Amino acid sequence: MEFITYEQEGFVGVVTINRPKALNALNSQVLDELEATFDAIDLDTTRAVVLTGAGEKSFVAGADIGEMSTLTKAEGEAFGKKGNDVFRKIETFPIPVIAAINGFALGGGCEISMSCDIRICSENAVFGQPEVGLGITPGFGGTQRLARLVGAGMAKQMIYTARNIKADEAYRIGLVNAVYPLEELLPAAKKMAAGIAANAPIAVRNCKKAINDGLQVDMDQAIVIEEKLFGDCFETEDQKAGMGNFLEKDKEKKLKVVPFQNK
Ligand code: DAK
Repeated sequence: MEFITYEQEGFVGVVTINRPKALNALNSQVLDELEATFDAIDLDTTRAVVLTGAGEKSFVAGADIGEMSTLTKAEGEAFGKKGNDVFRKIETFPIPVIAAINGFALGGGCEISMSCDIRICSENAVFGQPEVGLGITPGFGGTQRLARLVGAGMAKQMIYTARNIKADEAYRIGLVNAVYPLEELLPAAKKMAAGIAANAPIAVRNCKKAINDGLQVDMDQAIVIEEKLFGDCFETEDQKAGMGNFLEKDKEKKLKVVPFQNK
């Protein structure tokens, strides 16, 4: 891998987009390597992933404008599909993915963060969908995910004006859950990931699936999805241990961290 690094810390995987000379912009190679990295994550030993960018200036400054500038219609569609496939892989990845946004998150950078489950950022983070200034529409899901996250009115304002917003505004509109000084961002993301990893892994996976799948359908169907995933938990050892700990008044009231149990 030239542009992606992967580190495993306990049950937490850290994926870093490492192309600082281009502010971690997403070219075809970065997208291919990202896909291969997520495909290689061992889901038996990993319970949460942190996605971040290398350096102190940029998370991802967008899709690679140099590479895109010469694309034909067919090549543009192929590039768009490549990006969308990777972003959907992250969005539907069985375990939670936390975006630790350490600077610019523009265009495809904002979009990849929105395909993650949770976004936290550094004080120097800048978000925006500048595409209409480049003569294109957001093409990696920006028109869809931004509206779902911050509401149609705010999404339309950001996309139509192509105006960037800073970390405090991103926090105010609900695009990120928290803002940290830069040096505290990655430790905070890892701590959150480790906290998730200490919970019952099948239950966490089922929560992600229930939320994601339920948001695509009406409430009557969504509740059925939830019921099914709730029921599944009663086939797990974690459910027995988790409830047993409570009933036995185990002071820790925590699950012992055991390897992932396949159902
Ligand atoms: N692509 C390629 N290179 C980039 C880049 C990008 N998006 N952003 C920055 N770089 C490169 C710069 O060219 C520069 O390279 P050198 O000149 O040193 O070789 C280096 O990174 C440092 O950048 P700057 O010198 O510009 O640094 P500054 O601090 O002055 O400015 C900046 C930082 C982030 C404000 C500025 O670099 C900037 O405005 N960058 C472009 C941001 C942007 O517009 N991003 C959105 C790209 S559009 C599609 C699907 C998706 C998409 C498109 C199509 N389909 C479905 C087909 C997505 C589109 C986008 O993301």
